[in-house]
Amino acid sequence: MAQYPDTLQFNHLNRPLGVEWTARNLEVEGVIPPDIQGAFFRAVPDPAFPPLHYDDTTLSGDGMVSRFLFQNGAVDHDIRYVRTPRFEAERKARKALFGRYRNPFTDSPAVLGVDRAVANTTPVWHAGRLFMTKEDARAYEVDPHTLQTLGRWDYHGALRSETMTAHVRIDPHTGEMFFFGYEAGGLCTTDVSYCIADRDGNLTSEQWFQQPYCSMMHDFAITEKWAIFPVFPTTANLERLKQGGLHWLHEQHTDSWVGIMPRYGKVDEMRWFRGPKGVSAYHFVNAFQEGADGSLVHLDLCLSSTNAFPFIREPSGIATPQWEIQGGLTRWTFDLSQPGEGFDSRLIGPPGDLPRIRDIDQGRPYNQCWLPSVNPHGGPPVPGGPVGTSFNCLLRLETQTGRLDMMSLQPGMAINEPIHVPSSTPGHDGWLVCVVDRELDPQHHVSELLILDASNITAPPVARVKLPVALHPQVHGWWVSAEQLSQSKAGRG
Ligand code: V55
Ligand code: FE
Repeated sequence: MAQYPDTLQFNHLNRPLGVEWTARNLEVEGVIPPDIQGAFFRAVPDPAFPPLHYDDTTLSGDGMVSRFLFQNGAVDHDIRYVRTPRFEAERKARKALFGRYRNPFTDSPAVLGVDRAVANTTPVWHAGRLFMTKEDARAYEVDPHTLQTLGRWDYHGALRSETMTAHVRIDPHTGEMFFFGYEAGGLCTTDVSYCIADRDGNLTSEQWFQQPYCSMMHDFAITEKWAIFPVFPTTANLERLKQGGLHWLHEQHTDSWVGIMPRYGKVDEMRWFRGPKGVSAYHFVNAFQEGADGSLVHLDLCLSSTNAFPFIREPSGIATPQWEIQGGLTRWTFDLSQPGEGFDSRLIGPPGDLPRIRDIDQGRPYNQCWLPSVNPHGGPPVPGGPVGTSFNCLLRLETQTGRLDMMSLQPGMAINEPIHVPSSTPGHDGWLVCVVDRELDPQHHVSELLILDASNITAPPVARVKLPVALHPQVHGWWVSAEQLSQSKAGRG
């Protein structure tokens, strides 16, 4: 296929840009708060070559690392492809060599055995290193200053898991990074690794357990005492892959499950709770525990009645159109002092996804979260992102008081996931930074960066940063303070 498919996955905001660029001293309207010193890293999937398959998705796009660098009110931007072996092989051939999303049986024989990683989902900062992650592979380390790719990350040979999630959880008090990898022992296996890296970045624990079936475990959660693993019935099958088929189909009539174990415990202590059939959630907002022994566990998740991705629903024979998917921000509560597989569920907020909390609230009782959503009165959503329709507003929800605020964009605009930057002023809740896009026509859009007061999102942005080049939709982002950046271990073993 010499051309990009004329599907939503490759058009409108999703049209491939593939431009590596650098700009210094971007035009700023307003004033960048002095608190904002450091780097906003973004992971951007942007396919460098037209795919081998017409039904390919943006999830397979080559990862680009985008960085907004804030120094004393000035803002610079850089964007570079992650030099994965896959990107290098295709660049050399000047064409796509890798086939369908997570199906190596559809690859060109020329790249047999070459790592399929695209490093396109979340930039993760931990213990002085920046990793570009993708859940089907190991992470790639990137130099946070030069954006050079330093290589595949395996904790100096210690990591056994073949995969690492894009959704790690960092305990704000211990500095430990908790993470997992599914299909840890190979394609379509039910092996899941559960790992802890200490605050210095040493892998201190790696255990494996079996999930009930091979599901797409996109995110997980921790509390001070527990680790919580979701299993939703979007499933993989090796025979299907060997026949050149799709990695994932969604099973609307299969149970979901939640596994909970002590976060410093043994995987044999995992307790499985049975959830509703057919539901799906990509992102967990947060989790926390209650009670002297922490036996009441709350998990807040962006729950939907079926898989959110049309390219997974449609081949699964699920006819539900995007606007008929039910769901919303949901709190699942597990009482670990009681026997049984059951748990409570209640709605705590509207639908939305890509939720953000303050880093210091991770795994603790919390009151604030921010999440992009769709305002039905905000005009038709701009086509873009993996779902095919973008978010057009940002919500701020107080989970304890129920207060809800909405910042709605103008019609024709789309919002990417924000990051949160803490404030040094006591009592101030910090800032949100995010990219928004304005579609001019189906072939053109412009992007800008917004800086909002986190506790007052309905006020006009405190600053907007103009960009000379449009940006492709990001998946996730990460804030790295100037102080953290100064402690980079990049290039040091
Ligand atoms: C997601 C994103 C991915 C992926 C699997 O947002 C799930 C969900 C950008 O890649 O591979
Ligand atoms: Fe995600």
